[in-house]
Amino acid sequence: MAAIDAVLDEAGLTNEAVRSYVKHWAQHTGAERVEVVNASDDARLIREALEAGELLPAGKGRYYSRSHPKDTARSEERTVVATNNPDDKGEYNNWRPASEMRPMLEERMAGKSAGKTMYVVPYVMAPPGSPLQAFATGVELTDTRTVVLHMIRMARVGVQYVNELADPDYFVRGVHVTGDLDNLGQGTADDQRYFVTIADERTILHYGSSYGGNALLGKIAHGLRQATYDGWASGKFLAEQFLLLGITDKETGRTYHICGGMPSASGKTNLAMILSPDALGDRYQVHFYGDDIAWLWVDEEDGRVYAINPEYGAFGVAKDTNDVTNPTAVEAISEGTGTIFTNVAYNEQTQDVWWEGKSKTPPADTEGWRDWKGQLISERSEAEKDEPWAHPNSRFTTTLANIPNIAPDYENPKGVPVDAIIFGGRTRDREPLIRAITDLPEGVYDGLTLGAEATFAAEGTEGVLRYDPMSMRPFMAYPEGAYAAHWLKVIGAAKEQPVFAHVNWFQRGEDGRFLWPGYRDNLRPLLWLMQLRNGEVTGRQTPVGIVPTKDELQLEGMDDLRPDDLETILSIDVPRWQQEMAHREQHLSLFRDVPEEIWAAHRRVSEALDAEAT
Ligand code: OXD
Ligand code: MN
Repeated sequence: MAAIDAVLDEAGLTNEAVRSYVKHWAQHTGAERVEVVNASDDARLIREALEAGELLPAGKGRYYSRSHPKDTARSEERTVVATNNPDDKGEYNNWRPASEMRPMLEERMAGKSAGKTMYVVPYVMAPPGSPLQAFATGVELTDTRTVVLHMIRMARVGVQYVNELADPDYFVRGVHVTGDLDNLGQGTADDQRYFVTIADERTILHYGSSYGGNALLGKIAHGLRQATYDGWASGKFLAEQFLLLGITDKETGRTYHICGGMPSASGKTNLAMILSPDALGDRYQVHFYGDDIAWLWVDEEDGRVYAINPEYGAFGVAKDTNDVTNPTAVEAISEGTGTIFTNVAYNEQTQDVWWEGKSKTPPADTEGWRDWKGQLISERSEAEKDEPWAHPNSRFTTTLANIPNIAPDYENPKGVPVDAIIFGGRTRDREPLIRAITDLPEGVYDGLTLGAEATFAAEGTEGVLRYDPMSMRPFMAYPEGAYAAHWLKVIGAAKEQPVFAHVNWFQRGEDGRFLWPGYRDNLRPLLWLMQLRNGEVTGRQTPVGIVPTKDELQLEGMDDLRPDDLETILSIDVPRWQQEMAHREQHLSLFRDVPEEIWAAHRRVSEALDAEAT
């Protein structure tokens, strides 16, 4: 204990509540030594990780790591939200009693960091000075150095954030113990892993993984699960898996901010980092704020909805990132950015990295290339030859400041006023390019019925979406009915309501081709939405919202867009929508205490569709 006190003194960590928490867990996990981390330790920790072989150099100022092959993604089955109140059980939060989970995790973690360093990572998930800062402060204890290096990129890290707390005891306590990854039975009936957020005790206990989505406790467990629970319990805010971007119209000088959610594999990061299409670039400048999390609240002074991105970096999926899909990301992970790549392919001779979709075909000369598991490509057997080089969930981790179109005010603690909240899934038919919703309960209803096509046969039935309410299904911390009511309450308190919209870039023709080119052209429907909000266009009212008329969209430079395709993506397929309404009814019925306003919105849309059909 005296040794730990000396380390904490030396680090200037003065918060007594943090100190006793550190001492308790250091003793419990059996860590050999304790080290307090500040962001300024990055260069030294990188050096140490290179020396230890945990990182390999990937060109100047970039690094490469491989995770354990059994540890490459978030595990939703092993993720639990625990509280002391059985009423907190929802459909998606895997609720368990805190009294069961805490001792179970304590037992699993006991002595499991023996021989290791326990890093103490104090952080804040908000731009400093934010009105939500009290909810944003936490301390992650981790026994893995690469997790620390990711945390430094993804959160603001330093002892000052915990020393200065108004209530020294009010911080999220996160404990990450990796465990013996060779022997955790991952994915078997005897799976030892558990990723538990004890939400009403503001404690996060994650055991059995060092993959980012399970181990970066600031980001996913605190930034989403804990924060969404805190937002509800305090009545003050929403924490959502949302992107956040700004569009400045240089002609009028006005700036708009849009946030919104999309289920995985629906292009959220690409949209968050979007640039103007060339033909509109002189007029519109797009700024990036965030690609994965937004916290929203209503400012008491001006009554508007404000948003921040609580993160400090981007933890993006590498697959398919290239100059066409996401040129901004390509620049953000270029040499000199300090980016850490995980589970992409790596060339040990040239220190180059590659992933599927980085270029059309893999490097022709395979010399020196190893796949994400470390196997030489040149030594692959006939059976292995077509396997991907990179893991499909391989990642890049880079700080926001590296993103070339980062908004100049991204660190403004006041956040930005929100003009629109959008939802978008991957849907091959039915969903038009964009439909705007001006009514709050109907907007919230649309978010709750968000989904994307099942991507694997096993996951669902064709034509039935895998519903992912507000893109929060993996992060829901409390019951969905209460969640809907909280949304209505928070956004309903705003004097100026944001407009809602549903977008879909993925409609296909009968021959399977995409009807809309996507990527940078996706800005066009968003511009229309802002014009609608300003009263500059009126669109066409349909049973499911307002869609643009053909001539309202700014289509300059889209000479290849076929008029019949445009017609299709701006029209409503009423019979398909009627089918969808039945699925939605089933989906919403899973949730208890769904507010009557939401059911009323559902009935209104259904009746309007029926009226249109007759
Ligand atoms: C996720 C992520 O898993 O953002 O959703 O990494
Ligand atoms: Mn995410």
